[in-house]
Amino acid sequence: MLKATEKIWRNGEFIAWDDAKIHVLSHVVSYGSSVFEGIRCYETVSGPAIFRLPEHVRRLVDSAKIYRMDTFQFTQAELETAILELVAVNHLRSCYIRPIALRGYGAMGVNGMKNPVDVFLACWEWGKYLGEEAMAEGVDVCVSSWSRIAPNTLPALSKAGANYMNSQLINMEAVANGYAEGIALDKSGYVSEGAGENIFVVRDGKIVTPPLGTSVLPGITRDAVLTLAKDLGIPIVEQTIPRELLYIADEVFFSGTAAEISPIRSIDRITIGAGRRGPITELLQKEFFGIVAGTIADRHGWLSMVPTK
Ligand code: PPE
Repeated sequence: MLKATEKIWRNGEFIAWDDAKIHVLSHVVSYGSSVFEGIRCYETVSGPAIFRLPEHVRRLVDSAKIYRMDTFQFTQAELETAILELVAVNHLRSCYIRPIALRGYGAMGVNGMKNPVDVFLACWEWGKYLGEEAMAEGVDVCVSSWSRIAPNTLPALSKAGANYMNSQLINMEAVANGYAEGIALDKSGYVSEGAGENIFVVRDGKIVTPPLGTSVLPGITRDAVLTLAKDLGIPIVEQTIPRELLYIADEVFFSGTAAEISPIRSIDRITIGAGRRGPITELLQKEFFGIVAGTIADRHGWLSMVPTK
């Protein structure tokens, strides 16, 4: 269960965790009108540091813009500062941070343009998303019977709360059938992404990941994997992936803020490669976890240090 911290930030001020409430008739409750982020703060050798903070805040602002949330009243810089303070005031060394912008209480009806946009920032301690063991062993997943949101229905480049109704269908079905996670295909039947993760396929030493046009979230960890693979001299491309390429891959792995870099060992009960974490996945994990631990140089400037007393 969620372990409460002291403070949550609401529209510019810190309030007690228990006071961060909204009215049941807030626009978001009926109509799903929220955009949000998921960010990790890591305990590095030189103190807590937030991974790719500007990129996450930028995506939040983008997500809001797509939904005409132009009453969004905080600047990128204000939000970055507030997020750093949030971690500091809650005295956390490592945590998961959840910024949320939502259409609040006021008018009723589908069009929420007259409702206020309320912004909340919360954080809590969150361990491994798909389990501790999964990081080395890999997880068993399936291809979902649900398709990913189609491009002209819900825009995938916006990390909107409503997108996660689709993710819930994908994940609940997978878990009900004994899998750790589900992979969704896009509306054309090509591989899109997991319910809460981007996906990568390795074959013959080359990495492929679905392009942004296949209803994927523009993952910030996905971008980190693209960058790290290039650094390590591993060929990597964004290309449409037919479902069956998953089955004949040497390695498949997920990326995400919560999932970090998680290997997949089987899909639809078909063993992937050797049935455990592959060497390229391991290499990328080592690089990623080294950077966020501060033991490998932060050569891309991905860490924002949390001011601690
Ligand atoms: N696709 C989806 C659908 C997704 O939800 C995430 C993050 C990603 C890809 C990876 O994006 P990024 O975190 O920027 O690398 N999912 C978040 C929500 C997890 C949750 O259960 O809540 C996350 O990982 O924080």
